[in-house]
Amino acid sequence: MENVYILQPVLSDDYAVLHEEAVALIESAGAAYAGTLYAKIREINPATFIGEGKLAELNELLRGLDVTVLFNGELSPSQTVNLSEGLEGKKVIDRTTLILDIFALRAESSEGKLQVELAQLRYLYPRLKGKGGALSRLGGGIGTRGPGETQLETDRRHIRSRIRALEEKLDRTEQRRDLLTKRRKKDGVRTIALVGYTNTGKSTLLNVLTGADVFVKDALFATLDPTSRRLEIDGMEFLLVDTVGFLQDLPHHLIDAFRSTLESALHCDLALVVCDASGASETQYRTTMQTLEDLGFSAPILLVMNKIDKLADGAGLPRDAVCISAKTGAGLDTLRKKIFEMLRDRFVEAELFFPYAQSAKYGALRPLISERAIEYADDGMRVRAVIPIEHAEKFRSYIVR
Ligand SMILES: Nc1nc2c(ncn2[C@@H]2O[C@H](COP(=O)(O)OP(=O)(O)OP(=O)(O)O)[C@@H](O)[C@H]2O)c(=O)[nH]1
Ligand SMILES: [Mg+2]
Repeated sequence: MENVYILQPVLSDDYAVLHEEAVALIESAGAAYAGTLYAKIREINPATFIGEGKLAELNELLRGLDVTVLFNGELSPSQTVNLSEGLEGKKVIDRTTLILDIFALRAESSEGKLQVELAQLRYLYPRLKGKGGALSRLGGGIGTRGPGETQLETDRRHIRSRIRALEEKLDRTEQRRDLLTKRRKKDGVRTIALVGYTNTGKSTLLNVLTGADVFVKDALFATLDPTSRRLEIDGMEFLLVDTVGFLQDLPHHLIDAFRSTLESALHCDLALVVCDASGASETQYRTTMQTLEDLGFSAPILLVMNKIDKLADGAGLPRDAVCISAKTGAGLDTLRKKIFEMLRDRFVEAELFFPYAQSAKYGALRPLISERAIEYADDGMRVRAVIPIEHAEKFRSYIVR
């Protein structure tokens, strides 16, 4: 297992949270945390980010050790190379590279893999300029994941054309998905998206609500590919969509790479913003809302505070939130009720009557509604159903009540 030593710049008050996350990121990447050196930054050294004295101190500390150095921030290409040179050639990676590594590890769908590769190449591309021998040190993050080194040694033109090919391929996938989203809209299925900070329990919640078996792990970015499952509440059918988790300082081009997959989830009728009530839920909430805003999101949201089983009491939790434990099941009934209430004004409940002569007509309209009860009378079918508001017009002549 690879050992990773953290070089933590101290620039603002939130460095402790960022540091804690870096340790979790290292473990999520399957590597081992080997220690930390904090570097107070008064002025950023353009060549190496940290000061010369700090770099010398770090070099002394790590002399003879087989470690990779994680700079817990973003480095320019030349800073990466200069730091590596100041550390006797040790591999130096930054936070983005590490996150991309985890993404590469987790991507399962072919689209997810294409998106990760695209993000990796886009990150590397400007970093390859005229770097010659230093190039291999920039390539890849932990282990040999990511675009392999041989691939990186091919020239920039090759990478440029690979980027273009990936973009085109993803465009095509996106068009196909748009079509699916449209069809779903037409079918009147309401979509509910699970969004929020990584590791807050979104996938666990999807599993308990729908009986699915989605991968859950105490790790950052356990989910990469959006997964959707049927969710039934009170006879009404919804589609519940799980999404990639967010993280503060998640680099923008990373979000860009996942924009298309996220967008399909964000075209939802309701978003459940899941926070970990036992963690830094304010940061989680702020980051999530900021990211959603960046993505141009506008659907209604419902705040869900998860993991309340880890709290002694509910003091201090936001009053407008639904408090639950996906683990013990506490609060799930309230959550279902609340979801239903928020989406209810988008439906009408009605009693319909279709004479038997019109049963073919009913057969055609039936997929648009949620049937509650059906009764076969002498003269025709009496149906009690919930109809999405946008389809109500089509049923007008059949509505009895
Ligand atoms: N104690 C407790 N643990 C929970 C609860 N819900 C989820 N967990 C744990 O939290 C960890 C993360 O859960 P996931 O469901 O993978 O979280 P996620 O939000 O999907 O995470 P990403 O996919 O990484 O964004 C797992 O170890 C879960 O078992 C809960 O209500 N209580
Ligand atoms: Mg997940």
